[in-house]
Amino acid sequence: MMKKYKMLFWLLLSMLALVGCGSRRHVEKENTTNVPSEGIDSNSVVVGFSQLGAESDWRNANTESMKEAFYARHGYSLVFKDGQQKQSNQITAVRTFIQQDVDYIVLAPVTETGWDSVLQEARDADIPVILVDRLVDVSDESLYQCWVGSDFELEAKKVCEWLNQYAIANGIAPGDLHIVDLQGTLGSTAQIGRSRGLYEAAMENGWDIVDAAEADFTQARGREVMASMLRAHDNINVVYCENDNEAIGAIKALEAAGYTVGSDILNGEVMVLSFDGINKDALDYARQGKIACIGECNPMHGERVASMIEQLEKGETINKLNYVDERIFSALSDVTDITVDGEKYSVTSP
Ligand code: GZL
Repeated sequence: MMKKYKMLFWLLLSMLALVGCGSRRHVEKENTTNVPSEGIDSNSVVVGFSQLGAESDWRNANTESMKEAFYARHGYSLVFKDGQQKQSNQITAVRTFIQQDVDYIVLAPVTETGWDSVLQEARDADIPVILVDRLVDVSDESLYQCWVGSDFELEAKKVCEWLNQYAIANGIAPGDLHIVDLQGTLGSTAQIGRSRGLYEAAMENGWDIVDAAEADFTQARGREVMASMLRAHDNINVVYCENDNEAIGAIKALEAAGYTVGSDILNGEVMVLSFDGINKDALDYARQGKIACIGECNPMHGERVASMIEQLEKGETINKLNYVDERIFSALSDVTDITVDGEKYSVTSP
């Protein structure tokens, strides 16, 4: 009898231990990377990272890239906060990092405005701020040390020049392109650059911009916005999606409404254009020609940010703005290369 109770005791004890480990790992995983969940490893360089959300495959790849870079570095600790696409959450996160007296704050700002006071608080606390991905619009640019990300307007110019060359190669008159813009999060650097690039190209080439609306870089909003635009307009033949997740949603809406998504515009197909090149379904669609062209947007900034911090630790100076090189993808053979601002870019197969 005793033997049975003893076995039961050890079984219960091991179950408790497992639950304890699991929950500790879970908390560490949720709030921090490679630091004890009950506090910050004060012997390491502590980096507080305020990520804007988890709205897209691009964002998740960016988050993983940041975590991997710091996890791999001995002597660094990353404290991660997800802003769930709300600036107020990100401002709270930055203030928490200030209270924790981290060594560096890394911020991926959801939109450009509204950061002056909290960045001033970080400066008052003598904590350097590094921006990643999107930029901030502040009165004093010394409020952040440096930024690394994409040239979003260049991404747009490349996709629009690809469309221009595609139309020329297929005898499509500029005025016969009836374009809708599924915009990203309004006021974000990516949306501002990609929208501006489209409108400038439309003005220059004589394209018809039928409508534009915020689709917030998500698949759900992409589908909703596309469906409502199809109810409002009967001449749409190009859908300019400001990221892949929107494009996936837009394609679902187009096909649900009986449209054929493709590149044969003159025979009634609707062309979808996109940005990122991270979402697996979007890349598959691009290989099938269902997404005609994708402007690459590189999310892998983790190593770049970590190297910047290592340079700052050594007292080295860093360029204020650091742009990453990006490609343009299409499986269609009509356009093999494009020239934008005097620079030639080969069109890469997705
Ligand atoms: C671009 C980034 C954008 C991506 C979207 O650098 O800010 O936000 O294009 C993401 O996929 O949601």
